[in-house]
Amino acid sequence: MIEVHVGDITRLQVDVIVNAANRRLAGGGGVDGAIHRAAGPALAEACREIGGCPVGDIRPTPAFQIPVKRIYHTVGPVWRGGALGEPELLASCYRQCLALARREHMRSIAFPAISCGVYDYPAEQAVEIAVEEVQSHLERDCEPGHIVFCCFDEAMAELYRLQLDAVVRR
Ligand code: AR6
Repeated sequence: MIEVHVGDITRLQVDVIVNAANRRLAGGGGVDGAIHRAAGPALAEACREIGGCPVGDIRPTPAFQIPVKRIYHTVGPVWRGGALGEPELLASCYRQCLALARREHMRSIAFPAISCGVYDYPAEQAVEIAVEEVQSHLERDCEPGHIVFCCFDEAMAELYRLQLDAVVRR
């Protein structure tokens, strides 16, 4: 099941929330800032111990004060025109989160719109990749079977709905 939700990702009742982090896992603004605020300072400590994460890759941590099981920190690409591997790197973020969630037997996972804020990825193109990766995961695997695209605003949610409709009609 794929769900489009408008709101704060830290308030969702899911097994895993995904954080759009930076390579140093140093915390920041946007969804990263919201997750660190909600999880409490122990999250920054856990991230410091991990040390960092390459673009397109993920690092899991506990969720501390957020009532979910895990946080998967992923580092999306900074948009630099699209010819520097941005689509593949963004797809890799989604793919790796879904693969780890399957290995960890997580039943539900919520994604923010990775790279669509400070990292400036064109929203429509990012949404296309996100939906594509999630669809092909669900064709292969039943776990995690509940996937949430968590958007901060209605305009972004509408892009996901349009893309999901387009995929269903294909
Ligand atoms: N819940 C869900 N979505 C949110 C929330 C929230 N609480 N807050 C913002 N968004 P961004 P990026 C949306 O900038 O582009 C950080 O400083 C937001 O509207 O958070 O991958 C990191 O430390 C947008 O659609 O992530 C990195 O340095 C989407 O989340 C850098 O930003 C992603 O925007 C990562 O940039």
